[in-house]
Amino acid sequence: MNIKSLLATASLFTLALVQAQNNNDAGGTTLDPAVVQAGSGVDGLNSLGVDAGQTASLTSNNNFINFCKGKTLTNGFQNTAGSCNGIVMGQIPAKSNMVTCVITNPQNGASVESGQTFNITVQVLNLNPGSFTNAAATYYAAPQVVNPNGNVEGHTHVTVQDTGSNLNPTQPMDPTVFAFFKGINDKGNGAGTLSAVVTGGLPAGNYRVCTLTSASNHQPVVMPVAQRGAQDDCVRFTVTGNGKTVNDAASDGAKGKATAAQIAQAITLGPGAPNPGGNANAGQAANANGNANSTAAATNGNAGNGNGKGKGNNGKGNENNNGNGNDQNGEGKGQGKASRLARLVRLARRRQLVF
Ligand SMILES: [Cu+2]
Repeated sequence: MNIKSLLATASLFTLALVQAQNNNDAGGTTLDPAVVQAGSGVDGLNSLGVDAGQTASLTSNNNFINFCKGKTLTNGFQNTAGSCNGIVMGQIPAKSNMVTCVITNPQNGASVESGQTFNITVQVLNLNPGSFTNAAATYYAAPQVVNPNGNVEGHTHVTVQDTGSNLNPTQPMDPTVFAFFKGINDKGNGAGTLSAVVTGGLPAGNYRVCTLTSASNHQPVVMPVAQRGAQDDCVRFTVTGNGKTVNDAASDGAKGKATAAQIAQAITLGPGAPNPGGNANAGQAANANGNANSTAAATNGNAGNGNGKGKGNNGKGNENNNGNGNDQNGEGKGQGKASRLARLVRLARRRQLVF
């Protein structure tokens, strides 16, 4: 074997190793008997804790691996018509590491001037923020993961809704309608303080702002025990003045609509489709060293569709920084363990480009 073929073999071997690490699906398409959860084989009606009127649990002897057969698979998409997701829930933190958060701005009952930019600020505990996968292509597509410190890897979102004529509506608000929404994809100040800038503010009115704390793939965080404090917070506040301008990141704002269109386009393209829009990562797909393409990306005036998921990236942070108009939910920014440099660049960029 000459040097050339030796090198080729070695790189193939390395590739296989990297793929094995990334895929994390030992056992291929077969359920390993070692992971069968016998607890799913009982419906609970004869078990400790049974109560009158309880619902029988669905049961399975194979972890429901074929549960979604014949149904529309979620497949990483935000399917507006509903779907069935066959991905396991994943790692669940210890009781001592349960996620908790509080909104520190605006304060409950606060008054904010209409049309004025303000921050929504959240203090989180026991979440390792800054982990945010491509939400157009990998929504609910991978399990929740807990980091070496025992905290869920993920991010949060903030969503603002109009409560109507006062702060205490008696009918639930329409979840498809929001005055502002944003996925917060950065690490914040490194001490649990996360912020979203409401650029241009909100129209005058009464509002509720809530967090939606999530694992990396946007699924609500899953906690180890039922009896606990909530992992999310909401406060209600008033926006005063005469401002009537709808925020860009509202469900009927420009970014809100663009994001919904992108989500639909991703479904049309199908699972595993590369980004058709072209982006900073497209020409550097085989990112071998984990150094993000942030520098190139920072100059990319992407029109809003690029999500830069480079193929062949080694899972160490093919940083996706297309400076696009997608900050409304931040979908598709910074996946995996981006390099420190990439994070700094991203932070710097966001300081300038936040809306
Ligand atoms: Cu998310």
